[in-house]
Amino acid sequence: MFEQLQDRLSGVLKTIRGQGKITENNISQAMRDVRRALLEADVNFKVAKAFVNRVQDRAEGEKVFTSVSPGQQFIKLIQDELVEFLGGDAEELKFKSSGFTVILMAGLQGSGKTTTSAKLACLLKKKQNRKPFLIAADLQRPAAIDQLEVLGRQIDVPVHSKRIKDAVSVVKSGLKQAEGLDVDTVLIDTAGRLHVDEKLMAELKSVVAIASPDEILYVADGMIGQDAVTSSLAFSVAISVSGIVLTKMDGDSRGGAALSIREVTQKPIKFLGMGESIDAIEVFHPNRLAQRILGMGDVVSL
Ligand SMILES: Nc1nc2c(ncn2[C@@H]2O[C@H](COP(=O)(O)OP(=O)(O)OP(=O)(O)O)[C@@H](O)[C@H]2O)c(=O)[nH]1
Ligand SMILES: [Mg+2]
Repeated sequence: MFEQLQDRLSGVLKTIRGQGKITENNISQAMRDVRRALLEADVNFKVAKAFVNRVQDRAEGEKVFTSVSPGQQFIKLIQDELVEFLGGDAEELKFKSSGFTVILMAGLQGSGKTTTSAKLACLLKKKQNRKPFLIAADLQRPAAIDQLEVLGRQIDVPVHSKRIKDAVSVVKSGLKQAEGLDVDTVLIDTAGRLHVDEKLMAELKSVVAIASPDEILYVADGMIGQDAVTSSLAFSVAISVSGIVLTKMDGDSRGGAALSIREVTQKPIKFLGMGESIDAIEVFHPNRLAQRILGMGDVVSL
């Protein structure tokens, strides 16, 4: 993912770097190229415009690029804005200091919620020594419970399930069971749904009301395009999402739509799904991704 974007942007940066003087003219030429690169990578057009405007405003604010290498100074500015655009500082999950923390996954069908629930449980267990517990609250798809149970066995994490139709009741009994167990993190897997499905969105709101999660993660398929941007906003408004997980980032899509989700929802991207295996999940670091996208090994130093 991002190869094309990387390719284009590093081309723009190369041109900038070669310039001895940064003038209004070459700023606007460079920003035209950046905008085109973003759009070609499927970044939402409003998001691309906002990004370019911000860089341009800052560049004009600095008026003259006075350092020994003005090109580098301009590149640094683009990089800083890209980090901001991707979310600034990395945002970690927030855990309760006492009692158990509840993390709920929501999103469209097939976005990767069940896989992410298990990946996250595994990551928290291995890397943070937490004691996770899974609740199988997808009662729409018959195989969903089995899928989570198989994953739970694989990572040795208990799974609460009930083969009934009422998700709210499953979540209630799951939370009750968790209280009696030695667990500190409850992860709730919910059914996939469309943001326009009123009945299922109402169910999701009821589940959220019962569980009052500390984190609501919107799990978005990084491979799908602009539709993902629209639905992420709808979910974010409906259930006050606290973070985004972009899955299938190992795929070969252009990636721009996925990146637009953060700007559109103003919610932090917290994790990236990088494959089908249980450990293919990464904590999201805006600065690392910005460097990758700009084709830089290290932070640009002035
Ligand atoms: N390559 C890749 N595949 C993924 C990733 N995350 C999930 N998948 C695959 O995507 C498919 C759907 O994943 P699920 O976790 O079942 O998605 P879901 O959101 O729970 O789906 P529903 O419950 O049907 O809404 C599965 O085949 C997963 O293996 C990822 O990061 N990379
Ligand atoms: Mg699922």
